[in-house]
Amino acid sequence: MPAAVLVGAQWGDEGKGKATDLLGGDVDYVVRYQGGNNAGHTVVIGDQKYALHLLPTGILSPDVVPVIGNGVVIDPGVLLSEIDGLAKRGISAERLLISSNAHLIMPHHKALDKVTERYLGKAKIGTTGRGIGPAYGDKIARMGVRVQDLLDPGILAKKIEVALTEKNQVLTKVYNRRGIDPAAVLEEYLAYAERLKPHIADTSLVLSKALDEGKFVLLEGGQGTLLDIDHGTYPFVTSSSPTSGGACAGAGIPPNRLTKIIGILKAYTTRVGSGPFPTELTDETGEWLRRTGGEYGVTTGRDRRCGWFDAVIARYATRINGITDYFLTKLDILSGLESIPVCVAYEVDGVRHDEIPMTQTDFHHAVPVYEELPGWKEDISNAKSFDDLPPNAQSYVRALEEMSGAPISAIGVGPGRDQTVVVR
Ligand code: 2SA
Ligand code: GDP
Ligand code: MG
Repeated sequence: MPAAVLVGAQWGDEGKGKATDLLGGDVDYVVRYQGGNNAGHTVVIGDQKYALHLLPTGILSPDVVPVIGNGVVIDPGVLLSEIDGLAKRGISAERLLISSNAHLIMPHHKALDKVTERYLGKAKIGTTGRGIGPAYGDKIARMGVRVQDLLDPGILAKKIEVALTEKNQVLTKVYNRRGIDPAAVLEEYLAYAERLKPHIADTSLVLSKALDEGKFVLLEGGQGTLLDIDHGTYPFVTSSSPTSGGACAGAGIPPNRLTKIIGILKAYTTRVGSGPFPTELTDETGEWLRRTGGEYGVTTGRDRRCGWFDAVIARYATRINGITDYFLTKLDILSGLESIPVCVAYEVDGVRHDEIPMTQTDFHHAVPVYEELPGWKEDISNAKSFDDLPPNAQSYVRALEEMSGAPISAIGVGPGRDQTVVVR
């Protein structure tokens, strides 16, 4: 049986949580492979709404094994409070597996994330302030603390000591902040270790065996393609690889195990934080999209920037990820519009670009070339099949499919588990 990847095709918040949950019935393992508690996935089941940050969405399906892969950065305090929060609502995290190779977010990562953003001033990235970038920075610099270090108090103490000897210099001398006490950090993390121990595993091996036994493994991306450290709008990106290539490295699964790469595509576009966004609407229409679509950050509560659908980006996501299927979300939000502009290309200094410009400077100057598609007035939130959609909504979906270059196989018409139209 296969492994499938679910990846955000835009700047995140496309509705990946709901899509993972939908596939839940057929899935045996749901794996987070990158990012950390910067992600925010909302899943609505009946009258219950769940906001997950670090835990894989699979935690909500009792027959699924949720896995936090080696590519994730884990804030253990946040993880435990998320586990406790779900326990109060009757959801057990007993099945959760955490890779021994995943890295830990330490107190100095959070302190540095906040202070460097403040120092960047107007040039700030608009991070979630969760310590993600500094934790990945230390991982690459080979200064990171890993989950397996929690199993050995001696090693943990040494690693914290080494890291803080350097980081306290930076915090106090460069940023004029208070230093962090290594003994206090050690005590805090040893307490986390006690609770996390039963979940720590060689998850790459577990997943490999599961695949050999014919189990279905779903790799769940956080953020989105344009936030990828290599393929996104650098430097306005997150510090990991949400794209399908990153899924293999971050889960410890080889590429030849992947059979399906499902892109989640919102029927319009949103972005949180700084950086270029060609179709952004800074007027009342943008405000209407934000209000109607409920476009506020799940993790930080920030207003999401909103704009029209951008087919250049969708084509890019298809190419970079090798998308085999799209799940188009939030089509219901566009109901009521007379006509809907869709960006089909950009113009940069009078030159037409059908692909994302090669340089970031050109992308910053990209002006959308719009095509107007006819809108529909009907409420579509009760649609059960493609034929239930008004003709103009059907044409909108078909046009997006054509422009994106991959088949749209499901359509979201509302936040609920049952508000999905399967196309094929
Ligand atoms: P970071 O904190 O280092 O990952 O921030 C770097 C950039 O990545 C963006 N980013 C996100 N964009 C959209 N959604 C994200 N998750 C939350 C959600 C966002 C929230 O799902 O709603 O609640 O604010 C997410 N996480 C990171 C971030 O805005 C920076 O541009
Ligand atoms: P994620 O980060 O990609 O998982 O997405 P978020 O959870 O941050 O944001 C997506 C939001 O859209 C959530 O509040 C979902 O409940 C909601 N949602 C998902 N699909 C649909 C849909 O088809 N229609 C509507 N109206 N809401 C949706
Ligand atoms: Mg989100």
